[in-house]
Amino acid sequence: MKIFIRITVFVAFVLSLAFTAQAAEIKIGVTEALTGPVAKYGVPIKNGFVLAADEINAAGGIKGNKIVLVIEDEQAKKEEAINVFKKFIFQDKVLAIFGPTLSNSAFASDPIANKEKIVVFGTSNTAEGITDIGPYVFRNSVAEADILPIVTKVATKKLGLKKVAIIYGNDDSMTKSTYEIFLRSIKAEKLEVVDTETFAKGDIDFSAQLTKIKSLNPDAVFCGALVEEASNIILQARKLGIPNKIRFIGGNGFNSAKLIEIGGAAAEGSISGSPWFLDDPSKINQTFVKAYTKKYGMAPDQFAAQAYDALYIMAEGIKAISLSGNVEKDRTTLRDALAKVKNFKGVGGLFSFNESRDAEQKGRVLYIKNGKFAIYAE
Ligand code: 1QQ
Repeated sequence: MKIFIRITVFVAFVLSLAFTAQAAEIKIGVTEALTGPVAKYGVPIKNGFVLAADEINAAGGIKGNKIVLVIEDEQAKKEEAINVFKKFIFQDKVLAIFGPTLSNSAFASDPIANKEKIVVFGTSNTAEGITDIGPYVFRNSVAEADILPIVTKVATKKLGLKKVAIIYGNDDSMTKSTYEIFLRSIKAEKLEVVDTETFAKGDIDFSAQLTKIKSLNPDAVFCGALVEEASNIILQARKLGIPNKIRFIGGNGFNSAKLIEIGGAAAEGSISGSPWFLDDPSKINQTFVKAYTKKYGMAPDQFAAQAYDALYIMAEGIKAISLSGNVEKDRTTLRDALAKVKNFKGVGGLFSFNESRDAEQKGRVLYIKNGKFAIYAE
């Protein structure tokens, strides 16, 4: 009898070993701006990934395999993004990469991933041309080119715009892209541009540009800026006497909770576009908002939401392949599977990749109302 028990225990032990040996770790690289001004976007993005990974792992992982996020700070610097990508690809041997935060860095780092045939998935890159880098480049952030024409059209109609001013950062890929697409959209709406002003990243005094804009009395100001500069521009505009009824209309840079936190009353009424907003009543969104708020002690923003959805979208792709253990091979099969993800139900609504691996998702025009993003028009 004793021997029988011993044998049974031994067999169970060997079986459990065999079972654990089968479960693999799925390493995914996450590189975002976790320090410096752009961390206002990068930290919520990282938080969204970590929450999704914890949930997926707590529910048993992907076919029993746990997700391991390898997280690195790219500091919103091109050279850092390049270094981290090389580390992920050659040293950590990750299956796929998320990041970097800015389109500006993605234009430098994504060609490396594309050349080495590894999926790079941006959750916050909205500039024109990102997925043109190559077939391994994906994003679930809605491109400025898709949302800004709608934002411009709605704002023009609702506010009766006729003449507008533009201010944008001329040293960043996304803010320049925002400018170009706004200009196209403004022309399509047959509006007159009375003034175009520029600034550089890190500028803190916008009084020269804003004084000029004020003197020309536009109906609204279109703004291509990251949130640090955008908040200061709006604050200074109000101090200089540009009233809240002259709305600021922005690109993806505006979709951060920090615009409200820093801009306060000055930012009220500002308009932007996104598929997601905090009060979206869908059950999946409210469950996410609750879980995120519990974990981090603050509400998520669009950047957290898109990262959260992105990991689940990635998991759909991984679920569809059989991991061979040969990471180079698995990277290419993952690319093909990911490109087929359609009709994913996320916190930002129904999502599909289109044929150029860009986001196909319904955008909404939002505005800041009583310190919260609210629907301006569906
Ligand atoms: C880009 C953006 C920024 C607002 C990212 C945080 O959309 O660089 O593409």
